[in-house]
Amino acid sequence: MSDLEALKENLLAEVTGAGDEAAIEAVRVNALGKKGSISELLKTLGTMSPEERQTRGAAINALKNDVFAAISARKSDLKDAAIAARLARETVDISLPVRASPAERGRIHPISQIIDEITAIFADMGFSIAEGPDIETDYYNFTALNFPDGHPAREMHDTFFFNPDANGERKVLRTHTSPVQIRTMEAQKPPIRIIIPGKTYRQDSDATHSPMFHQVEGLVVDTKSNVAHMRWILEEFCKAFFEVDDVTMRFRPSFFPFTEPSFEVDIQCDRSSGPIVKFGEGTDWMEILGCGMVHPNVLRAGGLDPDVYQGFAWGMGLDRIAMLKYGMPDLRNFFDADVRWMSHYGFRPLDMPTLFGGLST
Ligand code: 2NM
Repeated sequence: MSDLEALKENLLAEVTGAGDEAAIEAVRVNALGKKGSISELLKTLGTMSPEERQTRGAAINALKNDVFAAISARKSDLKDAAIAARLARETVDISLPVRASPAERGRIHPISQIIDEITAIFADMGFSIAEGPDIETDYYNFTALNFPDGHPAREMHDTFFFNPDANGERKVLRTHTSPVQIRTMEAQKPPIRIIIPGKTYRQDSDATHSPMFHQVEGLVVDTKSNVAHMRWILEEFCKAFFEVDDVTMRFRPSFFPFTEPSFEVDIQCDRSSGPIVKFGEGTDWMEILGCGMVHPNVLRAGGLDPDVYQGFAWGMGLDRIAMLKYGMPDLRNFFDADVRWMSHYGFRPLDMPTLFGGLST
């Protein structure tokens, strides 16, 4: 056997033995690469006599062509085999359901849902939303609302105070959203019809109290606004909010510094069947809000003349109402950011509450 035939046999054996694309590439480099065995043979052509070149040169070229063809064929087979193996390995189970989109999986927090529901109801009656800062001055949170210095009602609010600033002014976390009513009266002339949803803060924490909680307050100021208007609005609100055709409400005399007269309002309900209270029926009463005619001092603080304007205002805590309406046992879950609780009690983002489509269905 000539040296060329022996080399060819060796190389073809290597080609057959190459098990994957990397191995066949190594064979190619060893034979046909710059320093490969066949390339080295080709370099000897220059030193040959013309006769020798005609025979041996042709033989080397034939060897090169045969080996090149064998490598190419093997390469293509190995490539096909690799693709087939990958297809077999990476099967996709097309019967698996696709994971729901974020818009499907996301949930609206019950408090946001309640605010959206209340907004829909009052927007329908011509109210606007007003907002203000969570960090308030003592003036807006108390003084302008007819809580004089040293008045016991200030202590009753369990206020969070900030350290005094350079001017000795001590800011507070607002204990109610009522400062926004003052800011609104200062900024716009009556008629005023606003509701103010927002976070409020008091130092209190147990199963039914959180130091941060939510309120919605409302304010109507015009020249002839009176208790009968207030009663109608609150009744319409309760019917829409509790999604019943009729409610029985009870107005009890009460005291708030910013209203005179003041009332606490109960609605008739049935609490006999577990955590979800039924409204509009039954023999129990549940307190749901406070209200009253805006005190002349408060109108004055808002820059309005109490001899020209009169108004009424109300306020309700949202967290407890949300617990009652949706049957949630513990207030503290509201602020745990637990995704399991949210997926159970949360609301679907595209089911926005409307009066025509239903508030919470
Ligand atoms: C309540 C109860 C009664 C109220 C009063 C005012 C203002 F600023 F207009 F005087 N805002 N909110 C009010 C009245 C709030 O919450 C239980």
